[in-house]
Amino acid sequence: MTSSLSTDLIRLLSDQHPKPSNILFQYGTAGFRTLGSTLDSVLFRVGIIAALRSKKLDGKTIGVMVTASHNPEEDNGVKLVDPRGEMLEAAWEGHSTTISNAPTSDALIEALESLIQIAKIDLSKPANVVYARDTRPSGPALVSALADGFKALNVTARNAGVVTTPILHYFVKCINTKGTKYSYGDDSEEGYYQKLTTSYKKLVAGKAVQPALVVDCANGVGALAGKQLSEHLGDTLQLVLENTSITKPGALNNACGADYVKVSQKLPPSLANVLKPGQRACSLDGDADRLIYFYLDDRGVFHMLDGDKIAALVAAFIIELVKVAGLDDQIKVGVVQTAYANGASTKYLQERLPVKCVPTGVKHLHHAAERYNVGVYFEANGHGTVLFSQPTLDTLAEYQPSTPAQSRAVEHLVSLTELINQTVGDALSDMLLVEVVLSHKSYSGEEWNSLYVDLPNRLAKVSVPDRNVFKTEDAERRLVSPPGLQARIDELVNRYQGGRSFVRPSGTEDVVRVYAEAALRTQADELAMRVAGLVYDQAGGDPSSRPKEFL
Ligand code: 16G
Ligand code: MG
Repeated sequence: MTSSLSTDLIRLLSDQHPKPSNILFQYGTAGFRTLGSTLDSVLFRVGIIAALRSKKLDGKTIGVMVTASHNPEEDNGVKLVDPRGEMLEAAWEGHSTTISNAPTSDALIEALESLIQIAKIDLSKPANVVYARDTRPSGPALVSALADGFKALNVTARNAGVVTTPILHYFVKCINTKGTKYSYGDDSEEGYYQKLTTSYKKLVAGKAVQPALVVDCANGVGALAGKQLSEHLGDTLQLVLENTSITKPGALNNACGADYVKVSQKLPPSLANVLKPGQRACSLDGDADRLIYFYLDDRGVFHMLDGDKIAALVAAFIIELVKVAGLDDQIKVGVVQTAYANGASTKYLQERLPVKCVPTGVKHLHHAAERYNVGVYFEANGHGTVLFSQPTLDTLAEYQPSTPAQSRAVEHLVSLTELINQTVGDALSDMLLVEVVLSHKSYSGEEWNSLYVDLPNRLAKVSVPDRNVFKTEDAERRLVSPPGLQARIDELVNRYQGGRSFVRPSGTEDVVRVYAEAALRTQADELAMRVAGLVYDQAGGDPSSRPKEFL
């Protein structure tokens, strides 16, 4: 092992992956994400950054996932996963942005040397990385640029192939806990499916088998994973996999998938002749870390069950088990949401348990959830999971139940800790979780939906010259900049019954997002459009090209 960078090798390889001069890259909420065709240099550099991150953490294995999730097929992206399977530490997001923007190979070497100094990285340490990609057509070329980055720093790299984002996170945690008392599981796809389905089967043992579930795979990697999961489930749960065209050009996330359903609040047209009234269905996103449920009622009307509804369903179930187990003094359950949570869900949950609101993005939710014994976190968009703290896992392992009912409840809680992905939101794991609760409660989609009634809401996005002038506070619920805009939004909101609206810059797209809800559908739509109009004007949009729908 050398204790300095092989600058000749880095320069040689970097020259094959030049940075486009006209693009400024940014490691945002979910890593680098933009048009796949512009990302070659970024992937090469991420290979090097992953190596340095691993060396910094004494050779622990770092994950790299190549995906652009729910975004269009021509986009791609890359993000780093820290050793416990979690999102990259925030300070390194900044380092990654700096390194990705070094204009030349020499500037890159300089930026790397500066990071090595600032972060005090011992280059003689080993570097271990596991990486994977989703099904995007730009994936293979980007992965080969990444591999050149590994070559430049002599990384021991394992290619995990084409898997879902949560499976990659699972691998990272398994590899880093192998052989310890915190061993998380077998670091193979087989190990993942076994872990999920074994705990699922324990949880539904003795319950009536649920009717078949339709799964919209968004024409992405979830189609591959869904097939394997289905085989492992056998006849304990029948999955009807739809939108599984992973090689058809342009199909990925196109008029299907969790984001389409959530934003348009509509049934994917491809399911129109598939879904029967009353039947449960769900949509995954392009990398299978988001999940949205829905059903058609007897009149054929579409009803959506989003991340908030999943949180409400799951939190109530866990609280009940903790109570039956006789552990309610020792295990406290809390929920974490973002400003996008439907106001009706927040009200419902607040009446039952502690609820915290944090800024958008998994890392904020995850960290807040870690502060509870059992932290249930879901974004309205369907990304979320449930975290069990180590002391809670210990409590469950050591507890001596005094009745058969207590003993069954504790066994169920332990099985839930195995079923639920502890690293990140996982659509497949969450889907099985929902199915467990529905089967225990004998709920149909309609009964689940009636826990509370969603307030009508609308999401809009506005393109502005510079989204960075929009700054927020109070978990993104209020704008502090541009000055004066929040007061004008407040003034508008006050005119609508049950009105609520907020504005924030996107962390993944060059737009500003507007959310509005109100007691009536037409009012929610109108409020969203009027706030969007205000944003457009304030941001210096050209009045002559002001979109008509904002008038
Ligand atoms: C990413 C985030 C998601 C967040 C979304 C917001 C992860 C894994 N995913 O998809 O949590 O809701 O970005 O996007 O962190 P926006 O900033 O463009 O609204
Ligand atoms: Mg995703």
